[in-house]
Amino acid sequence: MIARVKGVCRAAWRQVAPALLALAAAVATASISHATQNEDGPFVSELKSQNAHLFAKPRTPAKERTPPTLKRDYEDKLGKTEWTLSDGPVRVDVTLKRGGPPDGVLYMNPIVTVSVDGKETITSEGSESFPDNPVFLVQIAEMDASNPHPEVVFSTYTGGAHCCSDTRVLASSRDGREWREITVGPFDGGPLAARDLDGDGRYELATRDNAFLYTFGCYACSTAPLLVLALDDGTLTNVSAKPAFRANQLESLKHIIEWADEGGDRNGFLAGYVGQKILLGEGAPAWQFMLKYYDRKSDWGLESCAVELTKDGTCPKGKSVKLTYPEALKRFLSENDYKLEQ
Ligand SMILES: [Ca+2]
Repeated sequence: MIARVKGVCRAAWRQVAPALLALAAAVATASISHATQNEDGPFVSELKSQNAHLFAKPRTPAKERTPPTLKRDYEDKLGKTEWTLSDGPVRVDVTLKRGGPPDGVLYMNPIVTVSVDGKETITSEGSESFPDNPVFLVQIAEMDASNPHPEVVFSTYTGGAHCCSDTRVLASSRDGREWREITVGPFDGGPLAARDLDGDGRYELATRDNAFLYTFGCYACSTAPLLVLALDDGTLTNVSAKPAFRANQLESLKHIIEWADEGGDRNGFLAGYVGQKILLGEGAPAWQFMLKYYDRKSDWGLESCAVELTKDGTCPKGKSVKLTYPEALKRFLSENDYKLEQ
């Protein structure tokens, strides 16, 4: 699933980044006003009643801790170009690399060096961020119990429309002698911080499942389930459906329901809703709800290819087919490992 996350995070951000941040703020504001315009028509009221049982009992969310964290925000003045973060024998030094055409005098990329007991183990160069204003986050967080050292989470904000954090985890081998870089990938939004969602002492990475964005509706028309990634024995694993994260998934469902709008885009909303309900073990009733309420007139995301795509990712001429929304949604969920029980 991680490989499918599409990050279009390059090129012209140097000029447009400040405007995009302003746009993001405007979208967030619009989202709030959008949410307050809900009317309890049949769609919204049935959605709420279908899920009322999930919220009948008060829930006590796990108490989240914060690991040692170093974060440089967009608004911060670039008063220095070197930072240090330590936890026990693990020390992280952050410097900034000069780069950017044509003269290479701008600070663009943060660089992280990890040391254990004073000995350098690994260096990682982050993605390009804003010129002379790179936005990044570094954490020392225990994500994987299979090795003797906590992991180092390193996330850079690259800018771009609805884009992107670029995140990697630096982790030691089982014997603690060698370190390597594990790619987490690009995700919508700012730097991605590790969180201990279930309060068990091990940190996870959590974000909206970006596969749902733009797939059946516009960005702001799309809802998305909570994607939880854990590091198990050096391998990044999708643990979204594990019972330990049910409270977090319920919280995500609550936000999706709050977003529901009687007159809003249906198909972008319903895709994320069905995905979210699958993670809560209630895919079947959500599917029936989708069948009742999906927009028969929208053709967003319904184009498909009857045969395998060519090497350059296009569909051979004459092989393009148009699916119904339920057909396209079923295929999409299956391709993204959401198991729909019938
Ligand atoms: Ca945890």
